[in-house]
Amino acid sequence: MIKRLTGFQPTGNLHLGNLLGAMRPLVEAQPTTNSIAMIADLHALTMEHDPAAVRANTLEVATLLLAAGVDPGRTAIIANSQVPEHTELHYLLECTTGFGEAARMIQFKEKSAGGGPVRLSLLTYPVLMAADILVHDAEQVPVGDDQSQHLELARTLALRFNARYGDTFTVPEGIRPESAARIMDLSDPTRKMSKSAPSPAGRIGLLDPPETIRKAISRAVTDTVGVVRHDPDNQPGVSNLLAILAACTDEKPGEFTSYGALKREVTDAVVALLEPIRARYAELDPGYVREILAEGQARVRPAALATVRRTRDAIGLLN
Ligand code: AQP
Repeated sequence: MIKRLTGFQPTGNLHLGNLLGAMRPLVEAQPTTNSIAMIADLHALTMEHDPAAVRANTLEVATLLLAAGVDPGRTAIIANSQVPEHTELHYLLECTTGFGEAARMIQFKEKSAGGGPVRLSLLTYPVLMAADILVHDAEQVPVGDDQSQHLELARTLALRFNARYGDTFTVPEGIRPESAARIMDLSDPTRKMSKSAPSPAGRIGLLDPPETIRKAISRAVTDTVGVVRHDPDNQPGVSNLLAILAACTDEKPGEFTSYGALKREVTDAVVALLEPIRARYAELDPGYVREILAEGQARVRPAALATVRRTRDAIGLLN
């Protein structure tokens, strides 16, 4: 079975886009892939952070993955900080990465702009991401547009290492699962729904109660055309609502005579999708979730250690 690694940042505020664009495709691919769901808690340390929040968010993502249907018997759920082979491979890969290669990453340029203090780990984070992928011999990595440059770096590092030191790494491929929907911000439908958007008004949180969801959708930006049709260029708000409806119900939306009617149906569909997830989330005990992370770690470590030993050997270290 194809090895696939799907990553999540533990930055809190997980939203409908994360569910429909990443979690649900992961759940759907479970029977046909050998998947790892990785929470990138090490990446959360690259910016100013609150230690308690990082820990809580890591548990929240793991709990949401379980509540959304990830089966820990099939998919290993791990935090990258709990598998030390990630950090060892990170260092070894850093020794094969040029400073300029890291410094020209768009995300580094964006996040380091503004003159505030910049952590060295922000510069080297794409190399850690390469290690996250390569240490597990992942063949497929679902990536959004903003991560495609980092995936390209992972491929470059793997190819270069293999050419220079001998065949060591599986070269990963970036994919966009067929079932992955791209969900846009409700208040600015030209931007994707995002955890870090300054206003929460544009997103639907996975744990939002029905009343909050209803309010968010009733305030969603539409237009003055007055006709419900899928036309992302001219009617991005209405098109986004139709896309959300189609993704939630797995059906082509019917006809609507008004924006109000569309919004009511979208609300019902989103509530029907999220309510069972919210209920399962409330039932999951944090102690159990920690056990699942420990199990995931134990399951992936032997193969990760084998990759690190192969790399150590190839690059000239004693094993
Ligand atoms: N709006 C979206 N529609 C569809 N898929 C989305 N994803 C994120 N936003 C949407 C997918 O969710 C997965 C996990 O994302 P992440 O935790 O790595 O965060 P991200 O990609 O940086 O996206 P966010 O959630 O919007 O966070 P910020 O605001 O920090 O950029 C990924 O597979 C992503 O494609």
